[in-house]
Order: sequence, then structure tokens, then C-alpha cells
Amino acid sequence: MDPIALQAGYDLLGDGRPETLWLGIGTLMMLIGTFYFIVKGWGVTDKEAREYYAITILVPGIASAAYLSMFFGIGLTEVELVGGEVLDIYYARYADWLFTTPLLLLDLALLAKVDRVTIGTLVGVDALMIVTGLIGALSKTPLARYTWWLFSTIAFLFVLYYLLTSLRSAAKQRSAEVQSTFNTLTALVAVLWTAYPILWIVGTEGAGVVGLGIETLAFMILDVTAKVGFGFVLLRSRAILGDTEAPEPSAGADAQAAD
Ligand code: RET
Repeated sequence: MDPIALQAGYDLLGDGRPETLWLGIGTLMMLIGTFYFIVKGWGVTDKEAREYYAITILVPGIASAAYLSMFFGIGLTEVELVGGEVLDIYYARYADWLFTTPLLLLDLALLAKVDRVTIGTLVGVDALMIVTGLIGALSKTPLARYTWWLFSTIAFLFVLYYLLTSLRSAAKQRSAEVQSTFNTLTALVAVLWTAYPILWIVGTEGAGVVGLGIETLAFMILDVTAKVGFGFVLLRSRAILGDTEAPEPSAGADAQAAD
């Protein structure tokens, strides 16, 4: 492995983990995101908007706990491969993703106003994707690791397919404002989430082309963008307001007719 890549970062705690620099920055960014959304949502009374705020605040909130535990080396384990090689695996990521990816999908499902069966399926397949990724990360042979990666990636493709078909067509029934926010966020998800399986397979969990330092940095940037960036786009849109405060075009026309 490339020794420069291995050393990317700075060993903040002096325990031989240069990636603590990125984990520390990740913790701070998630905390800033959480408090920013809390302050922004303070005093919001619209019932629907409060749902989006609650979900979107929880996402970086959960991630800040996961990042802090990885920073202190708690969410970290060693996996001894069959050949004797030992891998450092930050499993706290998967605990984070297991809760936060369904919450992010729930935001999209609320925008699209899909039924419960669709939400349940989407969340279920997403959880399957994260859990099989974790099994892969803890597996001891390359064959097992790549097989679980494939399993997880197929689940991921189903999630993407659902977003771009069922949810997208349901969103078409909603106002122009909702549709445009939905489309922006789905594009963001499609691009950012696709980077995760790629990073995993080239990183220490897979081929090991990218060292732990660079991998931790890249996951941090992806996580912050997929959570805080996503929340930022969502919460500044009027699409999250209930129908009373943001009249649908047709409702506005009705009201005018009644005048
Ligand atoms: C894993 C394992 C390898 C295969 C696949 C994966 C997908 C992970 C994804 C994670 C998304 C995380 C987000 C976090 C923060 O907001 C688990 C790496 C497909 C898509 C969006």
C-alpha cells in the first residue's frame, strides 16, 4: 500500500491513528449541522415542516455521536484475515448509516407522499444494504468480502431504482416547488450514495488501493454532504411547508374563485 496514503491525516490523540484528524473534523461538522438546523427550526409551527425538521436534525445528530465514538477509537475493531493480515474496521459507520440512510429516504418519501408499503420496502432494502455491507467488512476472506459487497450493491441498486421510479412518479402529483426540491435531492443522493460502494471496494475494506487516511477523509466529505448538504437544500425549500402555508397552484386558484 502507498505509505503516503496511509499517513494522510494527523494523529490528534497520539495513539497512532492519523485518521483522527478527519474524524474530529467530521464530528465538528456534524455538530455544526445539527445546531444550525435546530436554530433554523426554532419556532417553526407548520406541522409538516416540523416533521422534516425533526428527521433532518436527527440525521447529523446521530452522525455526530458515531463520529465522536470513532474519533475516540470506540467504534473501531480489528479483523484478522485468513492470510494473517489485520484490518482496522470502523464499524460505528454502519450503526450511523443504519439509522441515518432510512431517515434521509423518509424525507424523500414524505416529499413524494408515497404509501406506507413503498416506504417500508424502501427502508427495508436500505437496511439490508447497510447490514450486508457490515457483514462484508467483518468477513475474513476476500471471496466473502466481495460477495457481501455485491449483495449490498444489488440492494443499493434496488433503492436507487425505487427512488427514480415509484417515488419520482408519485412526486409528479405534487406542486412544482416540491417536484423541483425532490428532483434536486434525488440527483444528490444518486451521485453521492454511488460513491460509497466504490470507495468501499477501492478502500481498506476491499482492494486496499486507497489507504485508511484517505478513505476516512473521503467518507467524511461524503457523509457531511449527504447529511448536512442534503438537509440544507431540503430545509430552505418552501416544499416542506404544509398546504395551508404554501398553497398548491390549484388551491390558490380555488381560493381566488371563492373571493
Ligand atoms: C456499503 C457497503 C458496500 C456496498 C454498498 C454500501 C453502501 C453504502 C451507502 C451508504 C450511504 C450512506 C450515507 C450516509 C450519510 O448520510 C455499505 C458501503 C452499496 C449507500 C448517505
